[in-house]
Order: sequence, then structure tokens, then C-alpha cells
Amino acid sequence: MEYSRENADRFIRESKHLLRPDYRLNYHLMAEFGWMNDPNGFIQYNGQYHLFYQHYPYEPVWGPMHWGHAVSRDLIKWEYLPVALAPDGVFDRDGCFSGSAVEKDGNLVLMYTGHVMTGPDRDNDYKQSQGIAYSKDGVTFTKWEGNPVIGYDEIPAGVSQKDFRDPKVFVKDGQYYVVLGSNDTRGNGLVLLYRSDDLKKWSFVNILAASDGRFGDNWECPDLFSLGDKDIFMLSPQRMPAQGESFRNLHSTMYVVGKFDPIAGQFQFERYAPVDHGFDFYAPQSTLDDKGRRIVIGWMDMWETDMPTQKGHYWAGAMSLPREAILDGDRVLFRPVEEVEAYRHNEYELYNVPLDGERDMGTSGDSYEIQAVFKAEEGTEEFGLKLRVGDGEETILSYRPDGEMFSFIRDRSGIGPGGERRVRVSLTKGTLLLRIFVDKSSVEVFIGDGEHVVTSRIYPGPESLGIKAFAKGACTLTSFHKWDIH
Ligand code: DQQ
Repeated sequence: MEYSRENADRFIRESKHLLRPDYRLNYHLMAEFGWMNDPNGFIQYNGQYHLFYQHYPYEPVWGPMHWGHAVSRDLIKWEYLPVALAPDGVFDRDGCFSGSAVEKDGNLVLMYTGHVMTGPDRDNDYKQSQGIAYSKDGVTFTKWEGNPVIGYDEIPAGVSQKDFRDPKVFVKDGQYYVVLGSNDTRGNGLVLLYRSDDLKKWSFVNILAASDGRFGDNWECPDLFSLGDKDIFMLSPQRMPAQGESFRNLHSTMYVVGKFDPIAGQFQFERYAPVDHGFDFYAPQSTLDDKGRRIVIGWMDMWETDMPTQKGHYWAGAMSLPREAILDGDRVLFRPVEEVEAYRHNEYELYNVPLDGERDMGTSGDSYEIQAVFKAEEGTEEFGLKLRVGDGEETILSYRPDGEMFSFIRDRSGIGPGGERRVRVSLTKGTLLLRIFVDKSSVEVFIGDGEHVVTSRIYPGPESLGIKAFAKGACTLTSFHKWDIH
């Protein structure tokens, strides 16, 4: 197969009719056809949000990476543009891996990893370097003829000479910087910092941060930005060992609040936490928009898990809702961007519903937002919601005041993988606020004021549309709002 943008676009155009709609999402971005993973090149350019993504159009499985491309005016409704990059160069012949975007002299410039196989073993025989591509119109991209801009021989000693990927470029004090994910070859992820005046010639500054054994053996998709008076380092550590209820997926995401010193090339850790506590969230990337918001979007799936749409549906992979990151002391809150509220329809509301046992909420659906406030009484054992309830199916959101534990349980959610994810949450004056977004095959739960988010995919049957509230021991559902989102 000869890979080119034209071949990819033609294939997508001619194959699109095969897509099965069953689990296609209504207000989240998916590939137009085939496979999607990481968000790439997230940027606002000429008044539109551009989001690129790791893409293999030819099958709903990971393959030689292309960059898919979509634009939006409100971060919710996306329009597909032609495939932006195909693995058709020398330095990127086996994949245009993840990267980012920056505007320079009116051009939209992409910086990404060129992946090259050096032997038959896909997991071990490869090398990686960084290249750029630019566009005057934000649609058609030309790879720079001088690529790679950071070559194999510019990787410092003592660092993996093959895991060298996912450039996130940013401007600080009038200079370009880029962070790149790697490892020390002895089981510790790390991130490299380079500096440039022109995006073409880069010099190595320092190892910005490294794992001390607790944070995974390789770091992917690093991001670095300031938020209020702090700096935030966000990353996707691979094979990170669990810590309590956190970091229980094989690969995790985390943010670190701290201070970035661009001259020394160091990042001082103050506090870290998972970006998301669900099963399906990886490789988040951020951008700063013209409203001054730092917006984070992640791949709403996870490596090494079963994705039911891979068989017979011709697509796999989706993006999370874009989330605004807000600094609150030394923690980061994540809230869905307010634009999603423009898509609310059919408001349904109930107040002061006493709960003891299970109660049908008298409304249903597969694409909606719920805002629910629960008030625990003395001795309430457990309370919560059941979503996508149908013939033997349900997805459970439960809270137990005793252990201060919120649980997401998808053991009876349908045909996808099951399991439970937990996060410790304290009640505020005895109340729990949940803001939930359900979209066909996804659930995103924003807890409290965005202090925790739990994102997971579920694959219920089309008739599993019920919504129930429940409590063991008395509890009040102080308010319940539901809007269809479309
Ligand atoms: N996926 C990309 C890599 C990145 C990984 C390849 C993370 O660039 O490190 O598709 O999901």
C-alpha cells in the first residue's frame, strides 16, 4: 500500500458508507473512518479550533500513522478536513506520530515525530526523530525539505536512542521550546527540553523531569503550560504502578503543579494528580485560546483494551469533551467547556426527591447531560445513579459516604470490557454534585466543581436508555436536571 494524503482521502470518501452508526457519538469527535488515537496539533488558528489526531484510515486498528484533521468554531461540532499528514517521507516513512502546532508568521506549523522501523519487531525495532510541516491556509500541509529538525544524533547520551517522541512546542519569553517524551533505558520515563529561534534549528537544554521509579517506564505526550501563577506539566506515563485507587490503568495520565525554569530547563514538582480517573483517557493535549482558556482534550480510549467497534463497525477511537483547566490553589479543576450548553434540549428537572431504594427518574436517553445534587442523611450507606439501564444492563455511579468513595462500575454496561474505577471524594456540607455527559458509547463524570473526572467507554444495547437513582439508607436527591445533547 502506498500511503499518501490523496489515497487516504479517497479511501475515506469511498468507504464512509460502511460505517455502522450504533455506537457513533453525537457530540464527540471520532475519525471520519477507521482508527483514531491521540489528539495532536490542538490550536486556534484564524478563528477556528483545529484538532488533528493520530489516524489510520484503512482499518479500525492502529497502523502506519497519518494525521486526521478537523475544525470547529465551538469545540463541540467538528467538520472534517482532508488528511493533513501521511507517512510518505524518508524520516517518517512508518508513521507520523504525535505532535503539536504553533503559528509562525501567519503559517500553521505542525511539529511531529517521524517513526522509522529498523527491523521486524514492531515493539522494539524503530527509531524516531522530529520534523515540521507548514501550511498557509490551515488545510494543506507541506513537510519541510530539511526534516528532521531534531535528528537521531541530537538525543543526549544516557537517554533512550529510540523512544523520542511527541513534541509539544510552545513559546516562552520570545523563544520556542519543545518537550519530548523518552526514558532512561533503565525503567524510568523522562522528558527532554529543547530550545529554538526558528523551529528549524534546535538545541538541547536539559532533562526537564524524570521518574524516580514511581511514574512509569516511558513518558509519552508531555505538555507544559502556565496556569495562573503556577506551571503545569502534563504527561502520559506508560506502565505506571498504581497508587491507592489512582493510576490503575496500564498507562496513565497525570498533571504536576510546579515551577518551570526555562533557562536551567528544570521543573520543580509540587503536587501531582491523575488528569482523569476513568478507564478511557490518554494522551491529553492542551491549547490556550483567545478567551484565555487553557483547554485540554484527551483520547477517550486506552491501549490494550477491547474496543467492540473494531469488529464490523469500521471505526474505533474518540476524543473526550474539551475541558477547561482551572487552577485552584495547588490543584487543577477540569470542567467541560461552556459551549456544550448551547446543545442542550428538552430540559427535565426534579427537586427534593427522597430516595430509599431505587427510583426510575422518568426520563431516558443515550446522549445527554445530567446535573445531580445528592444530600446524604445520617447513616446513608450508598447512593447514586444508574445510567443506560435496560434488559439486564446498567452503568453504576455510586458514592459511599463511609469510605468517602465514588465508584464507576461497568460490569453490566453491555458488550465492552467491565470493571470498576474509584476515586476518593469528600462531600461538601454533606452534598455531592455530579455533572455527567453520556454520549452513545461514552460516560464522562465531572465530580464536584471539576476536582475529579471519570471518563469511560461503555457499549450498551440500543434499548438500554433508562435512568435510575438509588440509595441504601435515606438520602435526598436535592436537584436533578437532564438535557438531551445534540
Ligand atoms: N501514540 C503515538 C505516539 C505516542 C502514543 C503513536 C501515545 O506518538 O507516544 O500513535 O498514545
